Amino acid sequence: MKLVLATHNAHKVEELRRILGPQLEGIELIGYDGPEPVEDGDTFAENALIKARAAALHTGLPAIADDSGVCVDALAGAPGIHSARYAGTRDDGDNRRMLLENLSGESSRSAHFECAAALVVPPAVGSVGPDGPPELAASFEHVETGIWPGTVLREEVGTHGFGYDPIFSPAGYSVSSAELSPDEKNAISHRAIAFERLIVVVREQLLD
Ligand code: ITT
Repeated sequence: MKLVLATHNAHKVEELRRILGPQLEGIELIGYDGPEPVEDGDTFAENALIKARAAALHTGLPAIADDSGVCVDALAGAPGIHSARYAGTRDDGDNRRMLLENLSGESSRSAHFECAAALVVPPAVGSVGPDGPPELAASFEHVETGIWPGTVLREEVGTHGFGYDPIFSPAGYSVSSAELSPDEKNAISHRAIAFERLIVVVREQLLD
């Protein structure tokens, strides 16, 4: 059974393959290089569904997607769903510098990573008639969410991971998430929590 992973972020692909590992047995996870939809949802869940729907519509195959980011309490949840382009570009270094700058002088540094993991199963081929709606009439949609609490550090530390990892310290740890090994991060992260839950639903829908 083929399953499309609807992301253009190579770091997410790498983490997801490691997180799901043996749970992908019987599933061929394939990449997606089709059109990127406009992510104009108000929540991580809405944007994950927008991405998964677009890939399912384009390929005719079941698709999963990840929408994620870091939410800082002292900034009313920013950068949140705007994490990938917080500084106006997709440059992770610029995004981290902007967050550190916006938090300079702020003693309250609590934050969390959030990940919404979506599955969209398209209708069986031929089930939408010629007069049917032009948009995808999905036969099944499901979203799971994972939260990873922690604090924003005052400077970058560590070389693993991506995005905000060098300035995020998970609750209960005295290191940044960029100092955790990939296996350590992938055992406890927001992405691990969301996709460990979603893969159960994926297997029920596609393999049972
Ligand atoms: P796709 O939409 O193609 O999946 P994207 O990178 O644009 O890729 P998002 O819109 O979900 O994805 O933005 C996620 C951003 O949030 C990402 O670029 C990082 O800046 C940040 N982020 C998400 N998960 C992270 C993690 O595990 N560690 C560090 N930063 C993370």
